[in-house]
Order: sequence, then C-alpha cells, then structure tokens
Amino acid sequence: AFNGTWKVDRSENYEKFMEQMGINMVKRKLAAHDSLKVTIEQTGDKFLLKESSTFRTLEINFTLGVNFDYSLADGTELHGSWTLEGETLNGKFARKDNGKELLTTRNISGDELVQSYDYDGVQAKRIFKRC
Ligand code: MYR
Repeated sequence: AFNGTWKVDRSENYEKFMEQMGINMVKRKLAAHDSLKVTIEQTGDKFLLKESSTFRTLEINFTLGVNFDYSLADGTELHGSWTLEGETLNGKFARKDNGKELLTTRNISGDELVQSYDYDGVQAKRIFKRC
C-alpha cells in the first residue's frame, strides 16, 4: 500500500516542530518549501526508500525492526527503526546528539500518505499525494 512515489502536498505545525528540533529560521523557511518526494518500494519486511528534496537526494534501505542510522538534511543524526503495526508504520528514533526521542508514523488515509512527527512534546504532520 505504501509503494509508489509521493510528493508532499501540505504540512501541519511543521514550522513549530522544526523550531523544537532546533532548526534555525532561515533553514525552516527553506524546509517549508522543500518539495519533498519519497519513493517507497516494500518487499516483505525490507524497504527501499528514495528521498528527494531541494536539499538532497538519497536512498535508504531498512528492514522492519532493525535499527539503522539516518541523517536529517541539517546533519542531525538519528538512530532507530520502523515497525509495522496493522496498517501503520511506526518509527522510533533517537537523536544521537542529545538522546531525545523522535517518533514518527506513516499511514495511508484515503489516497494520501500521512506522516506524523513527535519530538519533545511537539507534533506535526506532512501529507503526501501520489505522483
Ligand atoms: C525514512 O523512512 O524516511 C527514513 C528514516 C526516517 C527517520 C525519521 C525522520 C524524521 C524526519 C523529521 C524531519 C525533521 C526536520 C526538522
């Protein structure tokens, strides 16, 4: 169900979320218009994710339940994993610099992919449409 290419359509509270993450204003302004696109290819419990934005393009391979490293566009490093619970992908990551938890989910709602973020008491969402 997640397979395909998704382009961000809108965000909710993403500014505040990035602020809580410690992203400075200039970067937040840029990130608000990052044209994020994600291509997801799931094969069993393995995922290949292609991410592209105004900041960068990269490929990420992960297996459900297996920890991996991921760096945000600003260099912040995370460590954690995704698990699948029912129809929802649950991501549990921690920042390497301060140990704080970053929780994220992905699920399909109608014809949209909704990704939620939760860090240090601030929640945000980004909503993607199929390309
Ligand atoms: C992926 O599945 O896309 C790779 C692993 C994602 C880890 C969690 C990503 C959280 C991104 C938060 C953006 C914060 C910007 C300040």
